[in-house]
Amino acid sequence: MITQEQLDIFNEKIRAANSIFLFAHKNPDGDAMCSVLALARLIELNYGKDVTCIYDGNIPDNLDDAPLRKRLRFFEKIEDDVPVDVAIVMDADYRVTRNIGGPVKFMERAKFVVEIDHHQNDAKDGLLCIDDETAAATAEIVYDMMKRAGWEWDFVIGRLLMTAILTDTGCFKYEKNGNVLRVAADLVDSGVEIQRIISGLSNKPRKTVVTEAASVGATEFYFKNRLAIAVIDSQQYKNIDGRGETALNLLAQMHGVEYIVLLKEQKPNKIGISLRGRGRPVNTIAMALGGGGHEFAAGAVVDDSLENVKKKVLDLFAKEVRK
Ligand SMILES: [Mn+2]
Repeated sequence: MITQEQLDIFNEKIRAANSIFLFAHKNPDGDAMCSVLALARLIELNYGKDVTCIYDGNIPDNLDDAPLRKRLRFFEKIEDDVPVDVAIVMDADYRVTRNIGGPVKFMERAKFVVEIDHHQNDAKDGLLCIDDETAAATAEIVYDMMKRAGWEWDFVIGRLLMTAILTDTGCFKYEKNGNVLRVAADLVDSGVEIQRIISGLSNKPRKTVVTEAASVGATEFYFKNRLAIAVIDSQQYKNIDGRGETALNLLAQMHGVEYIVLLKEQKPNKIGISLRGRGRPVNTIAMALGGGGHEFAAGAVVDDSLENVKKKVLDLFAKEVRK
């Protein structure tokens, strides 16, 4: 929960700033992108300030329908020497500077850095850290800030916050406590339609769905089907939106499967690993691979061959399933 003292500092810094930059982790997902856009609009509505929203990497196609999507600018389109009074980095997860990518240079130049996140992070980068590990999405923290400060908000902000929450909770499957449902209830009462947002989020290119379904078809099962490992190689990787949510969701419907691993060969010797647990924690395995995340949804990126990474993952799970 955000404190009054944190809000006072935020208020004072935003009031005094002429140049405000917002960004999240590289390859932003729904929570990262929509939390940035929602807070940007809140600052504009309530402080009358212009805000620059930037990103690095790719934005998934299924976020095309999100309001204000076009406001996000690729970081290389911004001149290097623009002054930055306040940089707000959101949803950046563990190893903040590595996760941000290009926009990190604006963070390094900023006179003041605000971090807003719901991930566990022991190495804080912000001078003001509004972190809440009990929040299911960064958007939940933005909502708390908005309510506590009594900021004016509108339907567009409501839709952005709901899109972020639906993304990070997997449509309310991964709540951490009841608060995210109370937030959602308030947004619904304000006219936000969950079904409309979900159908927008489900709207993926054919090649993405076909590629992910094929990887599910070739999934290998271990430990009496308790562990499923699906692979997307570097040839297929360009067809997906970076996350592989469709494959992960399909595997999570299989009887007997407790642990799901999706290995994504982003390029040779760079493997993105998505882990999901069905009532089983996977964050310790992610951490053992140098990554992090949440109890039942975590991940890592490992610089090694697909074959070696698969072996590492299997070794770690061999210990885990014996517990
Ligand atoms: Mn998030």
